[in-house]
Amino acid sequence: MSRTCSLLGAAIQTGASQPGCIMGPAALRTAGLAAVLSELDWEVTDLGDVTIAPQEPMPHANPAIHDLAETCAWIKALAPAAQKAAAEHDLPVFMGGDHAMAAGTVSGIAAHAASLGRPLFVLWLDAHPDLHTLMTTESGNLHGTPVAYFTGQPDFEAYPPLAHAVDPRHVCMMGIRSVDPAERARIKEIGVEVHDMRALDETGVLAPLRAFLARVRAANGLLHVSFDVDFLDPQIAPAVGTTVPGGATFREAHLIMEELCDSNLVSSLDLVELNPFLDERGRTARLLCDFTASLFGRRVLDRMTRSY
Ligand code: HAR
Ligand code: MN
Ligand code: MN
Ligand code: MN
Repeated sequence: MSRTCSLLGAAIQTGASQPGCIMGPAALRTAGLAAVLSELDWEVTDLGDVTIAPQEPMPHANPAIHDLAETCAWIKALAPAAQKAAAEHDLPVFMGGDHAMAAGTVSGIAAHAASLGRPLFVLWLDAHPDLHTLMTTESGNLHGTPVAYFTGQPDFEAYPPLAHAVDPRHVCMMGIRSVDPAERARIKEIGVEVHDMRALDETGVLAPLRAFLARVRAANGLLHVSFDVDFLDPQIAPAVGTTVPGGATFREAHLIMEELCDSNLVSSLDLVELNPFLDERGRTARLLCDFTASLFGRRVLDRMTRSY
């Protein structure tokens, strides 16, 4: 019997500094994501896009913040949609959209995990930790805030109330290479596991990934993967607004996805920050489909699955 996955689009771009992520879901569909997963013997349901109504401006004590009302509306719409998708499909995929959407998808998945009585773990693949609160963000770009929100940090009164926080010690970040001072302090304070690019240079991606997966397995946890395009080196993935040099290589990213597939632990996935307006003939959208395919079981050769 084939496993089920769903695709849900969230064309949010107000969390970023420049427009373009609104085209992300359309570009992933154009690149053939549904067909790629069907060919890997998944039963794929495209649930279409979540939408929000036009919003009135919402002022905030931090004047740098822009488009707060839009982000709140996206969280409100996405959290129940993500929870429902997770209840009804083995592996829902959330197609962004900028990373602010993860405030909605991860909080919705956390509610789903709580309903099962299982802990939620999050693998955060990103150049950035996205650990700003509404009071510490200096850019005001709310895609820099989702991890602080869904781990229950203070100063999020303006966002929808969080019913189920993710334990920060259940969050593992890889690829980090751009961290603001307030985020650096928070990483230390809350105990999130961070493997920056220097650490990955030293250890490779497999050792820390396998250690994290062993923790997820031991806790009988659900595992949400949040894949920000800027995790990748901009030389292979130019279609992103916030490029940071020195990112993950083609093989590092595939190896992570292949190992995640073998683990059979992944229960939901975000594909975020794809800005097709900045792409070159669709190459980043296609690349993202290929990484997703590795997570869903594409292999160069059949091989024995590593036993856990
Ligand atoms: N930390 C910076 C800020 O808050 C950059 C945040 C960029 N975030 C993303 N998602 N592109 O990871 O402005
Ligand atoms: Mn499920
Ligand atoms: Mn991000
Ligand atoms: Mn990022």
